[in-house]
Amino acid sequence: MRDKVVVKWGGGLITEKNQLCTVDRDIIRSLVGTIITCHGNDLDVILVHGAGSFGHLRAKQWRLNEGKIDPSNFIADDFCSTQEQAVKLVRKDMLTLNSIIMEELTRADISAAVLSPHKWVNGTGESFQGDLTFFAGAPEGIVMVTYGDVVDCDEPLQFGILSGDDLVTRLAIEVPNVKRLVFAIGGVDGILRCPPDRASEDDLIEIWSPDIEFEGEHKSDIDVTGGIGLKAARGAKVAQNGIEVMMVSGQHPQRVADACIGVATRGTKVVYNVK
Ligand code: IP8
Repeated sequence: MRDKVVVKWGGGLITEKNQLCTVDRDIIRSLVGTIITCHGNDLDVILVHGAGSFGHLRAKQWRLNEGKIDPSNFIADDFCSTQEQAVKLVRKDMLTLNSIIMEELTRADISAAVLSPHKWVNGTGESFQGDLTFFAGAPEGIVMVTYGDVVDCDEPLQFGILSGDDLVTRLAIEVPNVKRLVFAIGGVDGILRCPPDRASEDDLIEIWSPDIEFEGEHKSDIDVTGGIGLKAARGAKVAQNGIEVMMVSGQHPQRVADACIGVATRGTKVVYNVK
């Protein structure tokens, strides 16, 4: 069986985060090229993408990350009048975003299969329930794709938001032969010592472990999941299992490709313990 890499394309990278359901096709096309590089280097790819403006804005408005809550908290808008309708709409929007990615993979002659989490996952966070064996059993050269989604949860929650960061954690650890996990992120070169608007080139943390503090930016007014802090924490857990973890700027496809094939590049290597 060939070695595998698990790659997360951040939602803030592949969409315009503040503009509802707006995709950045040029970035997606350049990232598709990095998958071709992986295949050329005998690596299979498990691709997980984030939600960006196809998920977070409506999920935030309808508080889908909190599960079912008292309907009196909400005012109907032109698109939905209940949380249940918002669940359906966000799932539909995520299918739209995913279909654009699948289309770009197909354009590049890459065979891919998608497993939408709302069809196979119950629960949120890293202990979600779901069968990962389909990812393990994919034939050579077939990209298995999944993404952050609205998933069913047990009562009393009924539904919740599963982040792609939780999916990559479980996939990297539990699917056999995964050598690396790469987070391609938007706007930053990796984990910075201070928020991006104050950071200089020298503020990139090249090797990060959980004992190193940083002031990560998390746009909690937009995001319903955990931002760079969640990626860092999940990454450390994956690294603890002997898997290489890198965070790189997705705006530089060469860095994404290099990180995937194990060539040193600008970004943050996440380790469990530096000692
Ligand atoms: O962008 C969030 O996934 P993430 C999923 O990977 C939704 O954290 C629907 C907001």
